[in-house]
Amino acid sequence: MSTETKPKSVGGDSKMKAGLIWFNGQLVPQEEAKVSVLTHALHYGTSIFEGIRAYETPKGPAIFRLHEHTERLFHSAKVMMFEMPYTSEQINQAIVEVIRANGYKSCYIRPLAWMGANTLGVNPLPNNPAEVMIAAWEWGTYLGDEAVRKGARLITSSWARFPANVMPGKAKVGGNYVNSALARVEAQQAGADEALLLDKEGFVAEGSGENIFFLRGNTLYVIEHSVNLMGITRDSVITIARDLGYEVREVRATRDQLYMADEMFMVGTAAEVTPISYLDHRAIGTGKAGEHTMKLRAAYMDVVQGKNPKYEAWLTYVK
Ligand code: PPE
Repeated sequence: MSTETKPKSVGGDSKMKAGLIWFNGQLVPQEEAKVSVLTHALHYGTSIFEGIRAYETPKGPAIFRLHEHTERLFHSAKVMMFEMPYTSEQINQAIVEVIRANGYKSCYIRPLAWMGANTLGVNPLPNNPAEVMIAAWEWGTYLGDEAVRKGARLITSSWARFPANVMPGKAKVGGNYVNSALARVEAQQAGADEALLLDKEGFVAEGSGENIFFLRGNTLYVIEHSVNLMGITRDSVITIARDLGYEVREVRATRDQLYMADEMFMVGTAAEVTPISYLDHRAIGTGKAGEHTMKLRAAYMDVVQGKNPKYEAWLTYVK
């Protein structure tokens, strides 16, 4: 596909342009990938999804940690008792096809499986096999370029992250994101870039779409797995940081511990590594993007862009 016809980047308020979408096994133009208004997932949030990035590398586009993302998609399906009509190999192949068909050098990839229109009423099972689509589009920085340069401003949300016996927070379920959307809208209405969500006991859980790290001295702390998503970027950054010689500790932390941190940052597929400058109107450290944070961000960006052969196993090339 020529660069002129290539779908343009999306995000923020601009209309989504995803070009060719893999829709229940076929590549179709975005306008033709349509569902019924009686779709179960539209009524009840019964969908599961992934967010994956592919980056331009010296050897062509490469998908970052594709197998881990697909594995999490199938784990989410298991939690929701979705019957997936495709194997993980077929999904991996379809993701590669979408990138190739749209001619992307780098993109954000969104596989989505949902309960369709065979049954309404809260229980979708057993007559509603999952439908599947994979869309991809060009997506720049998640919280804006300025947030990456100067650090993002966070506020603690009045919405708590749901407890483990309320929603399956380790599964990437569409309905879970009502909580994230409420928190994100609240933060942005208050003039902040992003929300920090606490768990019901008041301990730090995660951002609306990111995991949280902070630093004191040379020790890097990461929020332990409790009610947060087991982020793949979180795992990657822990590995990279340890390889760079940082001591990394998984902790339960309170918001005032974050106020006292020297540096703080958020990680996620979309957010990559984004520095935090302010939390609840308090400067974190100097109130600028932290030095260690930016060193870790640069190391992460090198890895995803295929500039560090040590992590080659994390890349799936789109040939
Ligand atoms: N917590 C939440 C709640 C979350 O949604 C994400 C990803 C993470 C942590 C980080 O996970 P990982 O991507 O595996 O490192 N959020 C996705 C959705 C963003 C969106 O706005 O949509 C993402 O980054 O793709």
